[in-house]
Amino acid sequence: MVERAMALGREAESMIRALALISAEEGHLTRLYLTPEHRLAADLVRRWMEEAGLEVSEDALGIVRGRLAPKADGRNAVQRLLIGSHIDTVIDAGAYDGTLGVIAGILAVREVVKKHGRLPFGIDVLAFGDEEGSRFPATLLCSQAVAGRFDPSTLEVESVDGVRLEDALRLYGKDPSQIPAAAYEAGEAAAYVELHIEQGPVLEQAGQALGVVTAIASQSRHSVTVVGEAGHAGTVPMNLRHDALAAAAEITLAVEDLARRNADDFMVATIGKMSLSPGASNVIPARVVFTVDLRSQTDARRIDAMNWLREEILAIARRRKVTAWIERTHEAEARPCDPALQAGFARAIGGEGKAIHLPSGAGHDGQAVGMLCPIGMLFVRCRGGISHNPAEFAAVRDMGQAIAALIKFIENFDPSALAR
Ligand code: HGY
Ligand code: MN
Ligand code: MN
Repeated sequence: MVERAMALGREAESMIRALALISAEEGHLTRLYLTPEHRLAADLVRRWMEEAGLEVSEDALGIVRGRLAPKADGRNAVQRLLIGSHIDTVIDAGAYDGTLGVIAGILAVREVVKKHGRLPFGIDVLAFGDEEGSRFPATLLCSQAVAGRFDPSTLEVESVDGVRLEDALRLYGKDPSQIPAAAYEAGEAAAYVELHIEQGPVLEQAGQALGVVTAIASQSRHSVTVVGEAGHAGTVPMNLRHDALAAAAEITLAVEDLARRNADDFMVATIGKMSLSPGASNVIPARVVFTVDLRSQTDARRIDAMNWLREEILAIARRRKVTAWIERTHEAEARPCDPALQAGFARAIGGEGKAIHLPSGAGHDGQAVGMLCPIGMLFVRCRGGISHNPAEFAAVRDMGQAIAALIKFIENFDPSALAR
């Protein structure tokens, strides 16, 4: 089996490299939702799914879905196991985040069918186009739609390049009125599972290639706007300034300190994007807009933290005589992974006693699909825990072991064993 696993790892690596060539930028990997690069990647994934014997379709959100029908007398014929991940990336991304989960799903299903033919339940492999939220301020759009939770008002949001989501969908050749058809019927999806690089250091430090995810962290994304007053850098005394950037800097440190105070709940906070205007070296900044990404293991702590921050931002603005406001652009509840699915992955890795169980600080599509059905996740060690960075890397051996574990998980999956 080791040799077979290595071969699957090598095959996955070559497919990941092929996808990594599809980017909007020379020399960097950036592939955003509903862009020409997304189209090319979706077409390549479609081809792989067809070569693996899956029946491929694409819905109104651009999700590529490879379907394996159940065997005719399948006792769970109506139920499907969903296996998925995303093919969009962050800006200047690594090659494994998301893509490994889609490729592993395709290869694992192909191998299971080769060995057993059709199964008593169906399988859908899903390639979601928007998990990162790198182009539109909202995120998990595809996986929300699959769960029947797409919010039509999201069609109005504008992308970083100034395009409304509805227009971007039409430009991509989709009909937004068909979005509801992307959802599964209640009871049709038995479970959703995702294989993903850990994007953290735990497995590497434990010397383990694979780990079982216990839950996905609670997260929110906000946009903060601070409005001060432009002024001459040389003539306005410091005590008379309304410096938007200095206020934003004080808020930034308050965000960092907030997360540090809540380390017991694994709280983390990041200001990843900031723009200021007018943007001249001799002009006091008048306006700053920046993002706040805040996560914690429990919803209650995250919500309390954001309530505190909202008040702190207003207090800082008052003290500095600037105006400031905060708008939420994304929120996802903490999502526990189903205990039976965790046990299934633990057995597939090599036994309950052996497998490491760990939480995910990173968000995943399972956070949304978990509103439809039970979810499970299998983590793969990545070098140095580095992710959202071109240095992201997973070893062929680890990827092969992960795909072998996913095959074992599918072989032993029994929809009727899941609590309804
Ligand atoms: O931000 C995240 O956690 C995920 O990579 N979208
Ligand atoms: Mn991801
Ligand atoms: Mn990511």
